Amino acid sequence: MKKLTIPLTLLISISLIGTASALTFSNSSNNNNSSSKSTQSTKVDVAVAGISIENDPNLEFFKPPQKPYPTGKLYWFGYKWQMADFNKDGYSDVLYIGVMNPNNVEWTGEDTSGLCGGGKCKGKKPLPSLYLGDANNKLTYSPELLIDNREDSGMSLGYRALVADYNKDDILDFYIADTAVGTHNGFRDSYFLSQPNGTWLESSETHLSHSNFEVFDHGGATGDIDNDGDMDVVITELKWKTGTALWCLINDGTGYLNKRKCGGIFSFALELADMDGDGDLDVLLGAHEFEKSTDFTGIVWNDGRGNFNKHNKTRLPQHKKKWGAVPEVSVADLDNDGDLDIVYSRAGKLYVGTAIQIIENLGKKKFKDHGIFPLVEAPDDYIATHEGNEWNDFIEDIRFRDLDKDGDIDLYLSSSMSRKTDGVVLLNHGDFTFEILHPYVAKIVDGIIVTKAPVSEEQKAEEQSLEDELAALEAELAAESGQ
Ligand SMILES: [Ca+2]
Ligand SMILES: [Ca+2]
Ligand SMILES: [Ca+2]
Ligand SMILES: [Ca+2]
Repeated sequence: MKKLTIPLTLLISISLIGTASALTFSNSSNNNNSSSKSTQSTKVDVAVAGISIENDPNLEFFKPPQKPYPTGKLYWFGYKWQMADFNKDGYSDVLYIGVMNPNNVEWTGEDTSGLCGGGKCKGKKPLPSLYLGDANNKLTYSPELLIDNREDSGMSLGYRALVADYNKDDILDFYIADTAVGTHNGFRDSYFLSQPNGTWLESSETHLSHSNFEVFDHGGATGDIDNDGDMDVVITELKWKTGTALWCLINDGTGYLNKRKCGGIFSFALELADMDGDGDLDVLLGAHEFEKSTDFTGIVWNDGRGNFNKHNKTRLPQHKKKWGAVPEVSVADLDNDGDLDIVYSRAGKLYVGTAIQIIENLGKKKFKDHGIFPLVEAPDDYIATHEGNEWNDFIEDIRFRDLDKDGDIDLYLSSSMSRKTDGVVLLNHGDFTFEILHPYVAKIVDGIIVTKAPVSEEQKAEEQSLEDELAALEAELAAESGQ
């Protein structure tokens, strides 16, 4: 079988998927959003997915800083975040994950397995970083709240933070899918559960059936895949030998997760959503369409018990010629007809340029491709020779909010490594056409989009570096004053 090389960029990117942030709509915990004005009825017949937590309309949304102090020191790259009200004070908080800073970096090969000379990456592994928010969306670094007592604590390459209330105490917890640097054998994941004293304790040893299970997981998502009222975890497996493309970690109702094989098809991007409206969560997958052996983009249907038989699938339209890399996928009802439409993040060969693809759900397992919406495009005659090229870009996370308050859901895109695309907004016209607002003309104030006058490249750079300096200074001051 052909050896798969996993591009570094793809590794960094796929975190957008399994995301989740703040409020649970779960049957058991009802509405735990303290800032909410919501009395909307919760759907009890449909299983809860992580995307309804991360896209909770009642959670105040703003653009989180790209690299708040001290994440720039803690993490080498990959500053992915999840926004949620973790401490339930009514204000949005932000959790960052990232990649360890090895002390033996030596670039060999062509992907993240060779970043430490082909051997093990050494050095201190950082913990996730939780920032508590206040009424002004000011974020305070709160390392005292996260506790990891493992001998080899922290993350190697934290790729996905899957936020949900796993132990059902009405406080959100998080599972971190860890892809690992310096190896393609994966690394054990991390699992932080809320405690009665207000902290989150890394609980792999007590709450995972296989606490040191190493999986080369690239995608991950949370959702109640077996419809029993608790949140489960699904992660991708990129090694053929294990005999499964997906691992399911099934919650026993107390937050204890039992690992089992659950089918699926080889993939990088993964999301859970009920795509056929029958009440169970199906898996949306995106792979690497440039590679013939890994080119499934589409849906594998849930059998109702949390199994995803690879033969029970629906393929979705591909764009393998120019946009064949698929780092992320998510869904939302974009035309207000009651079913979920699909948004894929796409990138070119060697990550030259990035785009999104939007697919309409027509019902009855039929879908219509509304095509590619380019965000960053290289000139036609540009030929890249390496992933580290000047046009390298991709969207890592796709989030949904009604940002212009016109009654339909808009798209908020993020990219932890790119200033060109971090914070791109697509305003929905309701008919599958969109107005694309780039980060330097779009600003979110009190959850509402404000369009700024375009500025010159120089002004942009100046403004950004000033913002960065201020943020670093503030954080340093806060740290010194013992906050
Ligand atoms: Ca909070
Ligand atoms: Ca909890
Ligand atoms: Ca469950
Ligand atoms: Ca379904």
